[in-house]
Amino acid sequence: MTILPIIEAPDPRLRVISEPVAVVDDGLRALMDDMLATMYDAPGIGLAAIQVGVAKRVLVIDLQRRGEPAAEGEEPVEVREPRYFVNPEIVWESDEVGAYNEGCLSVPELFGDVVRPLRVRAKWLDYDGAPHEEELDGLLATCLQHEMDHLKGILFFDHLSKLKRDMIVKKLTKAKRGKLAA
Ligand code: GNR
Ligand code: NI
Repeated sequence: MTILPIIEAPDPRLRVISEPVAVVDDGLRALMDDMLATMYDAPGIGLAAIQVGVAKRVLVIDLQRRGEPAAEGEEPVEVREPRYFVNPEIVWESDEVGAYNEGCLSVPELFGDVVRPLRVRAKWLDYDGAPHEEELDGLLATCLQHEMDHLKGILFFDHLSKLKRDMIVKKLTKAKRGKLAA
C-alpha cells in the first residue's frame, strides 16, 4: 500500500469531473487500498480519488469512531470501519437541512459551515463491485455529500458566501506561494 500525495487547492486538477468506473477489478481495489492508507495517514474521514489525481467516481470513508478500551486503564483502540463507494448516486435527499463545520484535506487548516440535506438515500458499488442502496444520516451523510462534490469538481468553500469563499481562496493562494518560495 502506498501513501499518495494529496492535491491542495487552488489546483485545476481538483476541478476535473470524475468519470464513472466501468468494472471493479484488482486495479481499482489497489487504488482504493492506497486511498484508504492515504486517508488514515492524513488523517481524514473521507477521500475522493480526484484528491490523489485520479478522475474516477471512487471514494472511501471511515468515520473512525473511537472504540472501548481493550482493558481497564488502556487506551481506547481505533475501530476501523472503512467504507468504499464506487459510482455513488444520491437518489433522494431530505428537505431538512443542517450546517456542519466542514474541513477538507485539499483545503488544509481551513473550515466553514456548509448547509446540506441531513439525510440522503444513496446507491453505490462496494469494494467487490456489489450494489448497495441505503439511507444515510449524521456525519456519514455529510461526508458522502462532501466526497460526491469532489467528483463534480466542487469544494466545500463553493457553498459559502462569496466573502467567506474569497477569504479562504486568498489564504490558500498565500499559503501555496509561501510553500513555493520555501
Ligand atoms: O477529513 C475530513 N473531514 C471532514 C469534516 C467535515 C466534513 C467533511 C469532511 S471530509 C474531510 C476529508 C476530505 O477532504 N474529503 O474529501
Ligand atoms: Ni474534501
